[in-house]
Amino acid sequence: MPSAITVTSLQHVLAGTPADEVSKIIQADGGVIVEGLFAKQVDRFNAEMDPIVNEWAEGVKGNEWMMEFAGYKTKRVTQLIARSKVFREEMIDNPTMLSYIDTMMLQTSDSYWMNAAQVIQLQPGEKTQMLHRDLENYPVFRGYGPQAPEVMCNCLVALSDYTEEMGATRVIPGSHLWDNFEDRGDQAQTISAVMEKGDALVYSGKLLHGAGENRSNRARRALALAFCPGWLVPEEAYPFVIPMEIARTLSPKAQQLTGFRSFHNGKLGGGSLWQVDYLELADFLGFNQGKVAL
Ligand SMILES: O=C(O)CCC(=O)C(=O)O
Ligand SMILES: [Fe+2]
Repeated sequence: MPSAITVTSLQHVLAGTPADEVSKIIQADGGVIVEGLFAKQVDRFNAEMDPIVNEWAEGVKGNEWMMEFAGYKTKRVTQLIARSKVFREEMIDNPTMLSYIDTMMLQTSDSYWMNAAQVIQLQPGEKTQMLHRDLENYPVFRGYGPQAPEVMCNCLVALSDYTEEMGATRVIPGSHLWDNFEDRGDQAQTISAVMEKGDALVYSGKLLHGAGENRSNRARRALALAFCPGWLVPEEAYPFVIPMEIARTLSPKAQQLTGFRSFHNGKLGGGSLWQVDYLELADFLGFNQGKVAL
């Protein structure tokens, strides 16, 4: 497929649309906007995050490439499990969201991990982020082009107004099918994923995208929830940073997503990983008492 726009807008569905319908759209376009996915949680989540985000420094520490990628006027708050009750109790294991993520992640992995969860706030004056595919976190897969397995996908929730002027995420629909993943397109090929607060852009790790320029005088806030197969190392080292007393209270699904349960690949015909003496990690940690094991 040539590196040209094949789709000129993103399709919208309502939260609760069956996963197979959502999956068909993601396969065709690379992503879809799910209206109202986190409408119930967004204000309460923001109330928890406001004092933290307000104090947070712009930009990240790291090498120059990372600083450029992350944005010099962008605030990125991580460790959301520890920082937000609403997040750990009502968002991380949202069944509707996970039914959509399942359609991508279960192709390559019987169980999967949350790769990263972060609040991304573009301050006024932030410039356009470089276009990228999230799959490039694992560069070897770039070489596979559109045949690459799904090794990352994302659910990006609008936590504020999300207009083009404020820097709504820009995407190139159809770019998940381009022949050559070294080709990262250009801004002229992008469209703006304008959303209402509480809507989410659910997209494949193969889709070209990047944060837009914030030309307004207001901050644009998003929550990015990324996922990867259990056999890849996630971005955030959850088992080291989630306090055990919080980990114990998470749902079995949330524990699975954050590395407190073993990874099994029985359905796809692989082995079990992330075990202790060949035993289930959650048993070793005493997490299965009183809970239904996954
Ligand atoms: O903030 C955005 O709109 C997108 C950010 C993004 O794609 C990333 O940091 O990987
Ligand atoms: Fe990204």
